[in-house]
Amino acid sequence: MNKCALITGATSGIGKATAERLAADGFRLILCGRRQERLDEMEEELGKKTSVATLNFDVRDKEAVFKSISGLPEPFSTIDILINNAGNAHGLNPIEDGNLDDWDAMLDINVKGLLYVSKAVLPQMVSRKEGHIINIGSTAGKEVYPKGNVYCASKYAVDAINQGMRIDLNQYGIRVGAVNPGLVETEFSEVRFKGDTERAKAVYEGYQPLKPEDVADIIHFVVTRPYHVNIADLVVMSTAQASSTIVNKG
Ligand code: NDP
Ligand code: 8X3
Repeated sequence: MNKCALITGATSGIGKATAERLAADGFRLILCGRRQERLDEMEEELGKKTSVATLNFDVRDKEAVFKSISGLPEPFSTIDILINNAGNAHGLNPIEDGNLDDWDAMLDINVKGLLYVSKAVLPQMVSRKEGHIINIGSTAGKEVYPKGNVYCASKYAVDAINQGMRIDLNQYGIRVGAVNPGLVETEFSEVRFKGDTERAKAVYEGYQPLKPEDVADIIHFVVTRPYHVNIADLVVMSTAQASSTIVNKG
């Protein structure tokens, strides 16, 4: 049977493009997100190519995470690949002006949500002594930028968790690695700027940012390596980007 991948944050951006890329290659998919309409659309579309299940939960809701994942029906109950992708930035403020709800959201979703989903999936990987976890970090988890403070902290945490998982799960033969993109044009900035589409669009103007499909191709490459090959930590940026703060806008 083809491998089964669970993707969090599959309703948009990198997660959606990854679902499409993996579906084209016959991977069975468990797509997760909160927007039911989008999950339904994707199930219908990608269901023409492969087997698809959808799960609607907020990664912050521990109970919902565990209940949803443990309730998966038979063809989806063995998860070969977990792609921890759900996440966002909320706000872009100097630390002294930071919004407490934004801080909670970023740490609860990007860090604790990733941990809850991993904890729900891990027992079966541990007992099979096989599995692959891909954590979506960021260049923001490698280099702090002005006003990035707490978002960067959340992605530094993902970097640490990625390393910690790889160390602790090594004894079970489970592969763990991170993909850390730079600027990718998705709904990310719309969420960061709370629906201010003009401000969001401006982030990607004057240069060619990464497309979600570029990152999806890389994730597809990562999951299709022979099992003894683990891409442990990969950074990918648009050619126009040199660092978190240096982007060549011509
Ligand atoms: P999008 O906003 O396009 O997608 C975010 C996804 O996360 C959506 O599917 C959303 O689904 C899901 N999500 C958000 N909050 C929750 C939640 N509380 N519970 C469950 N699902 C949630 O952004 P991207 O595709 O850009 O982001 C995906 C990942 O990539 C994030 O971890 C982000 O930090 C990272 N990243 C993004 C970069 C970029 O420049 N765009 C660069 C580097 C990393 P729904 O709303 O339906 O729940
Ligand atoms: C997303 C990339 O530079 O906007 O993680 O933080 S950045």
